[in-house]
Amino acid sequence: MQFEVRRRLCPVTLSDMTPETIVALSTAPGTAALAVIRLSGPQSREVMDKLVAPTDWHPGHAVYRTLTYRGEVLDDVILTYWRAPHSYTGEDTVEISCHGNPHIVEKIVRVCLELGARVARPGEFTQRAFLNDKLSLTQAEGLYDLLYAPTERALASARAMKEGKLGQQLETVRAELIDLLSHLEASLDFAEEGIEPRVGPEFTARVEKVRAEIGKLLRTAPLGRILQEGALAVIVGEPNVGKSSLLNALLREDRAIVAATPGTTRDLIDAPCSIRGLPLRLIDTAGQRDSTDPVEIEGNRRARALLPQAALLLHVVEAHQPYVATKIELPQNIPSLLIANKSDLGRHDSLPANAILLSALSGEGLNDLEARIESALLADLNDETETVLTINARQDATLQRAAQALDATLEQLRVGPALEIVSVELRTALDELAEVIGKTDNEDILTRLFQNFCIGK
Ligand SMILES: Nc1nc2c(ncn2[C@@H]2O[C@H](COP(=O)(O)OP(=O)(O)OP(=O)(O)O)[C@@H](O)[C@H]2O)c(=O)[nH]1
Ligand SMILES: [Mg+2]
Repeated sequence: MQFEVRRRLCPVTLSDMTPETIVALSTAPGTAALAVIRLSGPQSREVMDKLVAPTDWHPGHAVYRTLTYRGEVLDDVILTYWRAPHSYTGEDTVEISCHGNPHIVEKIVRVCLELGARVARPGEFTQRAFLNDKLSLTQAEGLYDLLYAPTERALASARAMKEGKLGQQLETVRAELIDLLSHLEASLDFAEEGIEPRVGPEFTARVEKVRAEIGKLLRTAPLGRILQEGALAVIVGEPNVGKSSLLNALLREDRAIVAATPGTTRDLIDAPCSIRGLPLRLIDTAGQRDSTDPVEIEGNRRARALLPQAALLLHVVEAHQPYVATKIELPQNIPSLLIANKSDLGRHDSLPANAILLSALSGEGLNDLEARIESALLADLNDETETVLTINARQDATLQRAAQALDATLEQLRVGPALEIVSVELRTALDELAEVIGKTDNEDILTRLFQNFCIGK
């Protein structure tokens, strides 16, 4: 089935079997020291041969050449050739490393088009790599995350996915399910011969083990979501308590205006930030108080409207002032940390025990606060906090369905068992696992993934 999909998705032209040769700039557009243009497909070398002096191509070796077309020098370049199937795409590939002037890039690409190549679609190089079995679906997803990972930790997770760790784990789980299913079907065959079909406690224990493995992966989904999308953390509190100072301290940057005048911040101040490798979108807000100033009223309204969307609330109060719990109303369903700022000015007795002491001014308590932010965001992960490999939303949804099918299997084994139903549920679980790995005919998933890549990847 997989081969079928791979074949169907393969872009074809003249004959059903010959893929077109594609070309695209693989580095970022704009002026730079260098630019890399990639050509992939059966005609790659032929196109190059028309632009350079006779060349003995050695796979994996770089050569320095002058590209010339119809008497015009295009650029002095470094060319690297890879022979199919030993290339990124699995096809004949040439990488042209030229000077990073957009006019030069445009000229080279245009000439390649004149010589028979066509412009690559977004992600088409990677799509071809997938079609040619150079990487699996989850590896392609990992590659995508690797390009866009906003922090070190996100990068480590993307790298694990790109190395195929999820695929390997799921292949093992799949092999176990296939084995269980064949046992079961053998028992069902006996039934046809009048022998009572039976599966023992060992069978159930093996299904439980598979279910536990999947459960473990599913618990990494919340961290996966944070690593890919970032978590929204909103700083709230009364005026002048040091919210903007906290933002600046967490960013280690003088981002927001800090002043002794209450009501300094009016607008929402939005800043991407990495805390212990977790990507966060930090938002500083206007101090909450009753006001007649329409600008401040609007600032207060915007801050409050944002609260329900937050993954974490950072509620700032002054450490040395009497604490009144009811001063700021926060949504109860969202995790929040109480931060007692200005601890350098003292600590009031009324402060609740769970308050995190901080001096945004001196930085004292900042490390502790960052650790508390991390554990608040990862609270759902339980024992999986050290996990590197995390699953994405698509994998999460599909694995959830696999888990449901396994739960139904276990339920049947407990009450029945109706072995035919067990067999159907196990098959469903297997199908869902196949979908995660990409051994599936779900073209939508594949098309959507590759479309998200940039051109040239
Ligand atoms: N002593 C001391 N002063 C601080 C600390 N953090 C902030 N401040 C001072 O408190 C005042 C208000 O700080 P901001 O960060 O502007 O407070 P804010 O909560 O953003 O205020 P608004 O934007 O007006 O709501 C400034 O004068 C800061 O220098 C701290 O940890 N210790
Ligand atoms: Mg402020």
